[in-house]
Amino acid sequence: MSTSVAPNLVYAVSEQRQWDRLMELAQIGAITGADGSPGVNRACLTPGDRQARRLMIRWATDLGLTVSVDELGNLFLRHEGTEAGAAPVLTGSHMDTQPNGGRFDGIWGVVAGLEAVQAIREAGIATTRPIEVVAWTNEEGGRFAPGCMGSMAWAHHSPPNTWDGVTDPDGVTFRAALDEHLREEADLPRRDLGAHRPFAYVEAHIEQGPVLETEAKDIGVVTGIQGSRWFVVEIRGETAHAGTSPVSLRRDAVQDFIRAATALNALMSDPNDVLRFTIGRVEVLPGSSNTVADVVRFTIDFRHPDKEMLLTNGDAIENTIRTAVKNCDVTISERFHALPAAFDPLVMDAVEDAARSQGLSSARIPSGAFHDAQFVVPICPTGMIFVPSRKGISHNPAEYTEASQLANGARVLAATLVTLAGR
Ligand code: HGY
Ligand code: MN
Ligand code: MN
Repeated sequence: MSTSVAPNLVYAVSEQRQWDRLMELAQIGAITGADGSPGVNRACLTPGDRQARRLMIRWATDLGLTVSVDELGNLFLRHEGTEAGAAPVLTGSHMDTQPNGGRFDGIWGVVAGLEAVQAIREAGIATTRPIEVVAWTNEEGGRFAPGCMGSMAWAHHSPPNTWDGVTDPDGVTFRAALDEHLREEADLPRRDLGAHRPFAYVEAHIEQGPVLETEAKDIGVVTGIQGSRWFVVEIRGETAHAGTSPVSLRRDAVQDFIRAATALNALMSDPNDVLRFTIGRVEVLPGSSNTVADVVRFTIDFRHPDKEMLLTNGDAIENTIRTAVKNCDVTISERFHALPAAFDPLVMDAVEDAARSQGLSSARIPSGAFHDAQFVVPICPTGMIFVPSRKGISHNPAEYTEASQLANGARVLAATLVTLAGR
């Protein structure tokens, strides 16, 4: 597929406008990192999340786009095509961040989608298909685990009430937070979950890894996303006095956690450093220095690009823990199960052609991070565009991509959308 890009389209993408919008959004939930870097903490379904969405909605409606939300709060900004009723081309990403997040993860994909559509309109390009920009609800899973709830429900991968009882660290249920969110956005037109099934989906995202920077490539043509499995484990023993209780009689949850973590590290050790195993949160109760802990709750995030490895090692987690734990009771539940996903040549080729026609270098690259795109794969031809991350840093306020690199990404996105919307 040869993509000749309308020169006026390339020039219609404004590097400054995109950067200014990102910096304005980064003020909502602004934090300062340990090294002084400016970051963002803007969890899903919070007043800050809604404030950022209102800003995005204002920019979109000023442009003439129509706005709607579905029952999971997924936000859609729609540009009409010349063929009414044609399946739209969908683009977008997520607006929620990690608690110690950066200014670009997720949000750039939504802002880039808006920038690309604005450039298409300002260049006077009439697309056959409509183009929709989506902001998915709760991609990160930081406040409510797991991530990708909005896209999983939209894709009918999971029923919309699957996570009603999930609570955040303050004990607020996802259902209560979502109902409040939908009430606060009751003025926005509603659409049914999964309505306007797209012709294709392309998501722009920062790489969050070091490959593009190391290989000095402008654009990542993403080939797919590795599989992810999340578990929550609770080890329950008995509190005791730290001074008087003999170690031989204790049911010490911390000591059994150490045994379990050591056994899991052995299970997940990979000399090729392809496997990803993370214990990101450990909660110890009652948390007193002179009381033997009776509860340890911890999370497991396990990822691998090979489906067999993901299933084999993931299925071995429970038995590994139960064998390692000596004195306490254990409960283990799996909260997220996303198989490796391969992207579609239609979208990958369109992205690669768009980069080439603008004289940008590109490389085909798998994604180590998961994305909502993973759940769109069964619905329509899907792909992603990456731009470089400085030193591969992400989920950290030091996350950074140059304005010019982000503009390259938006220009490739705009050209890709025009190609797909004309198919
Ligand atoms: O965890 C992930 O891979 C994504 O960045 N939320
Ligand atoms: Mn992301
Ligand atoms: Mn992220």
